[in-house]
Amino acid sequence: MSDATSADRALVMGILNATPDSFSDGGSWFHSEQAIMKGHEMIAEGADIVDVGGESSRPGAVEVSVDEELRRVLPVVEALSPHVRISVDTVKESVAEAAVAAGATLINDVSATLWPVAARCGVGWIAMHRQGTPATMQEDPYYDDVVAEVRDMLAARAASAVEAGVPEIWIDPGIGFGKTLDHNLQLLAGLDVLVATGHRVLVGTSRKGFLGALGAGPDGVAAPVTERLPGSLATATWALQQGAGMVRVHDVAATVQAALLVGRAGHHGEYTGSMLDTEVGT
Ligand code: HH2
Repeated sequence: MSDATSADRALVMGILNATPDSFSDGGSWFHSEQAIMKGHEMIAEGADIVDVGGESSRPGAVEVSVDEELRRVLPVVEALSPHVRISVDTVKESVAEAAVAAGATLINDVSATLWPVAARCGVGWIAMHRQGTPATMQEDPYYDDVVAEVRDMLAARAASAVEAGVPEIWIDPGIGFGKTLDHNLQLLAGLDVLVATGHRVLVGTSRKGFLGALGAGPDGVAAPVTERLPGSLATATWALQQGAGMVRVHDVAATVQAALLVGRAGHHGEYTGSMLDTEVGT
């Protein structure tokens, strides 16, 4: 299992959607055996945490029942948790509790409401910001000051979690959750404001729609999900440079490499001499 306090780089969380309808990989890892195989692949690629989800939160996604979510998630958590740290991506209290009993040690909560469960179970908690629910969130998102509003909401939830005794807290701006392209870019530009709260920051941009729009070719057609790796890596690298402690990604191997490069470059501190003085090869 990876050392979560590795000084070389920030953490990489691999996305494992055991769902038929996730926006980028829906259906690929729907059956438990396929999901478990994919999880082992991510472990081999260097994932520090594997984030197991059984309900899509993409815009317009439909809710699944507790029983169905448990059926999707639990076998995967049980099989992978002896090998890697597992987070469970859920907004349901009962699913979070069952996943923790099956071996998960982190609750990835896009509703930012489950801190009492994390406190009761003695596990970590990720509070993600969203405006609205998946059914409606992209209809007409509005903020006066998106960075300040997201920071204030997350700081308030994190304060409640501290008070409740949650042992490990992460905050996440919720890229794409009730946000326009411009809101997403403002949040990435203002990540230092979240970092300044003193809480650990997680960022998830991987393959998201705004990267498709930004990566449109000369014909103006948005880059499809399969062609969003450059944007995913660029934004993950940006987030890590701004001080995020973890990125949530589909492409683990490539992101681990990017995170290592950011970590190593960061360790060099300030530039002090001419490149001619170094022994850098070509
Ligand atoms: N994004 C998604 C789901 N869960 N959790 C956190 N903490 N941060 C995120 O940005 C985040 C998240 C959406 O992406 P994905 O899991 O790939 O798709 P889907 O929700 O369709 O399963």
